[in-house]
This record gives sequence, structure tokens and C-alpha cells, in this order.
Amino acid sequence: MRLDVVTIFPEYLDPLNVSLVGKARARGQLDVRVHDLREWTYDRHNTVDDTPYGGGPGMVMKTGPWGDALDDVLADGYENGSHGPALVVPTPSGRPFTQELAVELSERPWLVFTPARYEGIDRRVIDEYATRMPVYEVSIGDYVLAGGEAAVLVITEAVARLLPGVLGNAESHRDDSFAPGAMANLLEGPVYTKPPEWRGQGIPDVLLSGHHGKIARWRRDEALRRTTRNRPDLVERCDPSAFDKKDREMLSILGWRPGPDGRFGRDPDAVEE
Ligand code: JCH
Repeated sequence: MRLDVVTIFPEYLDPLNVSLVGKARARGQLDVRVHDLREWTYDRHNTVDDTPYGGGPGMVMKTGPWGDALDDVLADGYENGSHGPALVVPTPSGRPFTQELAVELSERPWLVFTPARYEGIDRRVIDEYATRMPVYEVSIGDYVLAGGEAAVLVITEAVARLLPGVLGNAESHRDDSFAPGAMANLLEGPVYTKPPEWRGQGIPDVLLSGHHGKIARWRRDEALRRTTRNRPDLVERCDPSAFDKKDREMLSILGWRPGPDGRFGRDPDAVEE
């Protein structure tokens, strides 16, 4: 997979040399190229921004540098044998970045990221490239960053670990059941390792019992406990057929009951566990 990033802060992308993404690059599984947008400015001050039409606060990134940069980056990619580019534009007004979208992006051969600063990029740039290739405008969450670079790091890590051969066998994909679908998308419960006692805290007995059935059940109960507490929306949207008898018992203990449609919701009269 080829990744291009065009930014006014190339150093911000240095973490792409480290860890999982860095190793995938070193192994030749990922071809990452970071470009300084200011190389496509031709004035004395390397200007990339200007005042917004219609007035208002802040500055907007100009069409010229972005258009010239993207044309050159795309031409270079094609010359080097890449095909099927897609533009990935981090923005607070984009579609939510989910595991499902990470899977979709991981199936593309070539992603071009355009992390912006200021109030974002002149709309005409995105509209023009959208006539030639898929454009994904993506938000990594409901909070406001100062620019798109951190979002590129997030998206790149989520995508890279899905590429064939990037995760070693040891750390290989657990269910990753965060993806779409109505079936059991529960958060993971707590995990423990040696030593068996630390600052007066032991390990839950069941995990030392060697009883695989009981361990699986305990983990599932802890997953239900955490998910109802931290992400009630995930439980509410679950197809109720995803819950077995023991799940239903645990949900009841946690104050969750099936509604008229069979889906589970928190009993408003229940007391918090
Ligand atoms: C960005 C900005 C418009 C702040 C400039 C480029 C993405 N999930 C997510 N949060 N924030 C971003 C993001 C991505 C790219 C840029 N900014 C600053 C731009 C705003 O309008 C409300 C606010 C923020």
C-alpha cells in the first residue's frame, strides 16, 4: 500500500517511522511519503492561507499550493506504478472514522492524506479531486483538533495493522469485533499478568482456576459490565439474539431489561451496580 501525506508540518508525521507502521515500512509492506506543502508555494513568504470569502474569523488554505501539490504527488504515484488513489481529508465535519471504514481503507492500494490547518482547505480543492477519485472526509471523533495531522496518525495506525502480514502472529487480530453488524460488539474486560500479587491486589480466582468454561463466562460478564457502563449505545443497538441465557442474567443484574422490541435498555428504576 502506498500512503502520501501533504502537510505544512512534516515533522508531525515522524511517528510513522516508529513501531508497527515504521516496521511495516521497513519491511516494504507500506510505502509512506510525507510532503511539505510549502514546496508548492512560489512567493517570498511561502503563503498557504488567505482570508475567508464572506468574512469571519480565521484563515482558509489556498487552492494553489494544494492543487499543485496533489497534481505532482498523484503524477509521481502513477509513474511509480501505483493506481486507484483515494483522498483522505481529516475534518471535524467528516463521517465518523470507524473500524468498518478502517477495513475499507485498508483494501485500497493508495491513500493520499491532506491534513489541513487554520479553518481547513478551500472547498473547490476537495470538489475538484472528487470528480476524479473517491474522497473520504473523515472525523476521528467529536472533539476539535488544531489540524489534521494527529488524525492522519490515528487513521494510518488503524489501517496499517489490518494489512496482510503487518501484525505478527502473536499479536494477530483478535475478534476485532468492533466492526459493524448487530452481533455482540462488546468492549473487552480487564486483563492481568504476573506477578500474582501486586501492592496487595491479587488476580480474580477464576483466572487461576484453569476452568476454561468459567473463565470465558467471567470474561463475558466483565465485558457486559464495562459495555453497559461505558458504552450503553453498543448494548442498545445489539440484536437481542446475540445474548444467551447467562448474558440475560448478567444484564438483569446490571439493571438492563428487554423493551417491547426485544432490544435491551437500562431499567430507569434500577440502581447503579
Ligand atoms: C482541523 C478546525 C474547522 C477547527 C483545521 C484542519 C478532526 N475529528 C477531528 N477533530 N478536529 C479535526 C480537524 C481536522 C483537520 C483540521 N482544523 C481546525 C477546523 C473547525 O470548525 C469548527 C474547527 C481539525
